[in-house]
Amino acid sequence: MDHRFLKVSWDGRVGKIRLHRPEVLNALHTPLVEELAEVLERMDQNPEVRCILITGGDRVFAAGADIGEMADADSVRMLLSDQFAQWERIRRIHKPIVAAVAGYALGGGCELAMACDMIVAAETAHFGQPEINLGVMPGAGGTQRLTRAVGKARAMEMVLTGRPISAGEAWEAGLVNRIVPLENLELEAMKLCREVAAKAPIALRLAKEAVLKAFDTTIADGLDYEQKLFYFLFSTEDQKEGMRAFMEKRRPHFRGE
Ligand code: CO8
Repeated sequence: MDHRFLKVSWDGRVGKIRLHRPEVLNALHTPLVEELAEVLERMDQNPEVRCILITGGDRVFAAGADIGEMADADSVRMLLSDQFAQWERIRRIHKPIVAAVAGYALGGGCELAMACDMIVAAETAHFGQPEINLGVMPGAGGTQRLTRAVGKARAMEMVLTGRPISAGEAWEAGLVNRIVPLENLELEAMKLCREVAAKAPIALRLAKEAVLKAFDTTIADGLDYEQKLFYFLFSTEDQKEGMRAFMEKRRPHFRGE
């Protein structure tokens, strides 16, 4: 299938998506986000894909939502266009998603990276929520996911000043998993993806769900939820295979059943 704003490829069990709208620094206009949601859903349904990598260009991951698309909009048009429905589709992807970020991840670009499950950052990466400079505020998770990731003090400063943080600051703040030299970005991100992709798919799915649950529940409810998912995994073939392989001192072969 042809893609207009993405480059899509496969590397073993890893589905790779590259944002590709370089003339506007990968600005996330509606058609791009729609295409991204579609590709992600297709990969989510494809049993061959076990982990997904989203990346951008060397100079920019994504410079945010498309300002040109929004500049003349009014509230009613924004409401009726319901662009966040596409972001909701992205939020509902079950498979692990790794973002590999080089250069700018601003506004919606930062929000997209944060909607992923892990972030590998190049030394050149900058994360920011500059919407305040445009007279608006983050709209796709920038006040919620950022605050949960880096805490109130840093999130407040980033959202109220619009000033981006460097890869080093993002790592110190717990926003990114690791920082690597730009030339190793894809290699290192793929290494992480492959490591994840080798695990049992249903366990990955439920483990992701349980970790995300921690953000919107009490500890007691979260622990109950975790236990139920844990019990559930004992009805999978992969649990039998994983534990048998350990006992037999061999590598497990997970089939997603
Ligand atoms: N939207 C549209 N076009 C953009 C965007 C953008 N976000 N960012 C850059 N471009 C375009 C520029 O207009 C320029 O086009 P042209 O060549 O035709 O003039 C081209 O990309 C290159 O950009 P610059 O010349 O500005 O490149 P620089 O290297 O000088 O600067 C920056 C790079 C610092 C990244 C700069 O482009 C910039 O500040 N961009 C805007 C960043 C920003 O404010 N992002 C937030 C946008 S709002 C948002 O993300 C809200 C998300 C809410 C959810 C959305 C769902 C509706």
